Amino acid sequence: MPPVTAFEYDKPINSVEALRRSILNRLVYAVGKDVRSATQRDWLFAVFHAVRDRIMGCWRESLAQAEDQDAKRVYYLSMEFLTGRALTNALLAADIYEPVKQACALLGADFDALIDLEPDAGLGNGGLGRLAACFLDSMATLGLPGMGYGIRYEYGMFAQRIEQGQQVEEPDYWLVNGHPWEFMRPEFSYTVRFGGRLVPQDGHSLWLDTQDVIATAYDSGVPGHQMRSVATMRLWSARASGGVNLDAFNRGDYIQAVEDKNHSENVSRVLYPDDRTEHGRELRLRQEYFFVSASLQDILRRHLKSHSGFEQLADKVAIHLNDTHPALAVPELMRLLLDEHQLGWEAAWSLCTCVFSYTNHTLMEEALETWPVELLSRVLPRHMGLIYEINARFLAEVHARFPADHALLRRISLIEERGVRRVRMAHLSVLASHKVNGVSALHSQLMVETIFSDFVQMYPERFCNKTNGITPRRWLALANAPLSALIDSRIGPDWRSELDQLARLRDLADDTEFQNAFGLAKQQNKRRLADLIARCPGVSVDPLSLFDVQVKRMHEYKRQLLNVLHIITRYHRILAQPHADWVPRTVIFAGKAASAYHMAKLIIRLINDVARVVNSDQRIGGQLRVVFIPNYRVSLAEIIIPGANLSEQISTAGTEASGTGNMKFALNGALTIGTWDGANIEIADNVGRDNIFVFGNRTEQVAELRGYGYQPRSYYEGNFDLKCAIDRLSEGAFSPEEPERYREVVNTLLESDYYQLLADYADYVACQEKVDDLYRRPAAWTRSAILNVAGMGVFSSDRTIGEYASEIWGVQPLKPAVPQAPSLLPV
Ligand code: 26Q
Repeated sequence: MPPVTAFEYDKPINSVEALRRSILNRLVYAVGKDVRSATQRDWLFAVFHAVRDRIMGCWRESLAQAEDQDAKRVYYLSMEFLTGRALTNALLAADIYEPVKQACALLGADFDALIDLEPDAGLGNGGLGRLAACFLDSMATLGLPGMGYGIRYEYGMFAQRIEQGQQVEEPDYWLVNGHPWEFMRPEFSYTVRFGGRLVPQDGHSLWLDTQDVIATAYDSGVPGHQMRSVATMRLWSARASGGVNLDAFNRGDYIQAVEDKNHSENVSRVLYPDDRTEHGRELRLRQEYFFVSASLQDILRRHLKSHSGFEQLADKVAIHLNDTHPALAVPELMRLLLDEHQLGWEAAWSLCTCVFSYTNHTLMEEALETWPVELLSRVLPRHMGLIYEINARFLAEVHARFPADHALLRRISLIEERGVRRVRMAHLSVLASHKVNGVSALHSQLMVETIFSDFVQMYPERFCNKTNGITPRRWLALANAPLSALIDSRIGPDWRSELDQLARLRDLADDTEFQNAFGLAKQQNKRRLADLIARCPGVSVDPLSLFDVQVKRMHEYKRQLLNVLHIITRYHRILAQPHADWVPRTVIFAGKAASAYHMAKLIIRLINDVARVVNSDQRIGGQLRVVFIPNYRVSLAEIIIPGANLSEQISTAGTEASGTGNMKFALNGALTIGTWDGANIEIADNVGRDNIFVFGNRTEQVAELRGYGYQPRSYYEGNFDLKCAIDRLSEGAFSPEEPERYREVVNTLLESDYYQLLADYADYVACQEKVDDLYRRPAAWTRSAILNVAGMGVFSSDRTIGEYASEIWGVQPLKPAVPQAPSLLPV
């Protein structure tokens, strides 16, 4: 027998018959069942395995190519990857959706039911985590070598139930039934050390008596469009190291040993909900260090496999920090290079500033991550020491450049000295990175004008913008079959990987036939959404009404409450003139509140209370309905977003870094009502100012009002409708059983109103009237919706990732492999 070659294995075939056999084989050989005993979940797993078989070849080849070409790789470090479901996405990427569906039918398996059984991988909170998932999809589609590194949380984003109008959180144990998409790679396990003490030894530090946790890799493949390549997402899971519990075990304390084991394994137990103002939780710090340390050890191991030292590290490795959550990568790389590989400080630091880059996702002062020095010193003493050293050298440099400016040193320092001393993770990230980017044009501009203005003095060339994007595969091809088919019929299928092609739809905006077909597709999606809503007990909605949708995390700055004020006003107006010519509306909300975020939870309750009162009031004759859909997540977004007519993007100007939901809605033919904030501005530029409803104060006006002493009460006193809405809230009109329930909401609005809802209220309500006017003219509305879709080309995450690759990371697409002759055996 000749020796086996690398890619000699049988290549799967994608005919319906071959798929049918594969699924059946997988049912028997991987799941261990047969057609007589298979449950719906067994079928799901059998299909999963059959599909996974079809991406494996491409995946292994992508990895081998990167190695063979000694390509520069990019490592995207993110605490969150909100990937949602893997199966349908892979079916589409491998172009086997229809054949697999048919194969299932031949086997007597209910395809639609089984794909709906897959739990979402909810390993993220919202925008930031979903962005990371879209980026992996685009890296695979562009054939860029690299991978995503994160944490394999055992519990993802909590599930939300609504009980008597209030949010109740339930653990999301998404791995209960196993996860057939992942591969455990125990050979890639690393020790991550915590605590301990430092012992100086000839100019170096020994870090001793640490508590150790083992990080074990779990890999999932992320298939790119048409399987151009498959990207790797490597998530770390914590395992207790033998050492700690053996000690206790040997002392005879078996139970203590098992408890210690639990303690170490807690590190990858649960995703922290995004409560941006809550900082300083020790377990969160341990999580951040855990995944960063394992990832860096893995990156250096891979580098040393094919290089003899670190001279070429910066030419072969780019490491990206998704926000400051992985910023401990900076002192960790320093530690590895200094303590484990004996490099000198200058060489090590210079490598850091060449390999790292950092994306900022927020300007809100209170949301910027800081860690108490006391905590860091206790959990990571070596790293705290390195941060001090980095800071000392940096401040010396600042002082040399600006000797007269003492206030500058205090402002720019990595250590915040007011009150409890804290490490400013954003400063550390900027200092160590050769590029720092914001996520929309406005955000990037404000970023250099505000939080990083001092750093701009020092390093002006570091700062840049990379406007966010979304993957058109999941957010149009997968989520919106009717519109995708229509677009295919007019401009062909290439938009999936060249989203700019959508611009060709502009010529069809005035074409009546196209408008009608476009309207029909929207109607189909609205019916699907109405069916979903009908499954919530007690709610039915009219699919012909205007679907007005705000779905996103619950946060005061996103101003769901402003939407509620508009609803109350509309309700009052309908009551005053029930027979006027109202445009029937269904206002749809969904979103989770962090479990400790009291005000966000109260707003969820208010939405549900308002919904109950409005929906049960016969006098308004169904002209207005309010719905809160529980447990918002990726798989629900895929149904909700295509069904929207109107997209609510109403954050206070200057607060939403970019938004990406705004892009998903516009791509699916919803019109936006929005403030001049984040990527809304660029959406307006690309779809045309006439095709978006913009209202409210701009960033400068918001700042000006804040500066002059904003008086929310004056708006309340000066606007009859607003006063009415707030008064009704205040009297308990929506909570008659507990009239004081919303006292806090009312007081916040009238006394401080930090996000200036009252200042924007009048313009918002007036803008909503313009929305009604356009909706009364269906052809004009649809024309505008088509122009929205046509203008969304630039918001593909392929564009975004292309810019990161060439302007920040310096990585190039892999050269395609020499095609192998496939063997013709079904697997
Ligand atoms: C921090 C400390 C402790 C616990 C949790 C956190 C935490 C977790 C998640 C803080 C923030 C987040 C998430 C932030 C986020 O999603 N930001 C959004 O990022 C999107 C992608 O760039 C932007 O479009 C949004 O504008 C931005 O709000």
